[in-house]
Amino acid sequence: EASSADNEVLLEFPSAHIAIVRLNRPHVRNALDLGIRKELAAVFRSLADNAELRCVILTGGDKFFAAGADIEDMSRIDAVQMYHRHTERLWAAVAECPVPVIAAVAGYALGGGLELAMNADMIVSARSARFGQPEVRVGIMPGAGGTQRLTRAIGKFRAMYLCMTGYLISADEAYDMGLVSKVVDDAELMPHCLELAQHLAGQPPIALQQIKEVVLHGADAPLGAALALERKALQLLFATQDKQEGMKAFLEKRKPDYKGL
Ligand code: CO8
Repeated sequence: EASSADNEVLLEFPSAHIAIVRLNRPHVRNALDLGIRKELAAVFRSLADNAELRCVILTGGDKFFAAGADIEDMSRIDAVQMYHRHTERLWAAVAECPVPVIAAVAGYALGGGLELAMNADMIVSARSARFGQPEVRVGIMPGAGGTQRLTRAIGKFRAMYLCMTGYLISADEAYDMGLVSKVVDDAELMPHCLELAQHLAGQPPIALQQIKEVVLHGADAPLGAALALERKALQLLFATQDKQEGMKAFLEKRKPDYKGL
């Protein structure tokens, strides 16, 4: 099986509360082979155990977030090898990250690269970014959420259009479709994402984690069950010290200091 050299996924901590996870396989435009996927999963698993952590920024290079699954790698394997890879388990490590994940996308986010970005909670896009599900152009189809997460995000007709044509769309088009949270000038991408991460790091951590859980699980549940889940999560927050702190700080006209307790 293919394996990557170490450090195709770089991890930095601009502060104790914020991690930047950076895809770094520039010679193939951050194409995702099995090695880099394993590394990414290991990094996210380590982050899930980091009690200090409050926000993750997932990013790539200036000109490419990720150009999809590695076509050279995929060209060599058959269906049974593909099955045994169980790459869904590797993606799950990203999807299950308890703290907010911001995908900071510059350049191409294609195929498996866009599917990876869709595992984040917010997608902030540089104006020059390009999005697409071009798998059909190499004889296959999306296989890690492109037909499902994308459809839930932008609706059937636009998802069909992107998956069936393989056409790329601009950041502004992606924004209009509801695929990205915000578009910023290229030079502003990381400063903006760091500011956003800093802001999130200042919010009550258990509340953010509950919002994430309820939004994600609720999206797949009948409305009544989802609304009940929301109420239970809110009721749980009434047991937190951060709820006391947030309301006390408001009434005392000062900034709250949240501890995640
Ligand atoms: N896989 C492997 N190598 C790649 C990939 C890729 N996806 N993308 C680029 N590269 C390589 C090129 O082969 C080239 O290598 P070399 O230098 O040896 O010739 C190098 O990166 C540079 O590429 P370009 O010269 O093409 O660079 P440009 O800046 O001109 O173009 C693009 C960048 C637009 C990103 C272009 O490379 C491109 O279109 N790439 C392919 C995009 C694509 O089709 N992606 C979908 C892949 S299929 C997929 O994601 C399936 C997911 C299924 C789910 C899997 C779950 C496990």
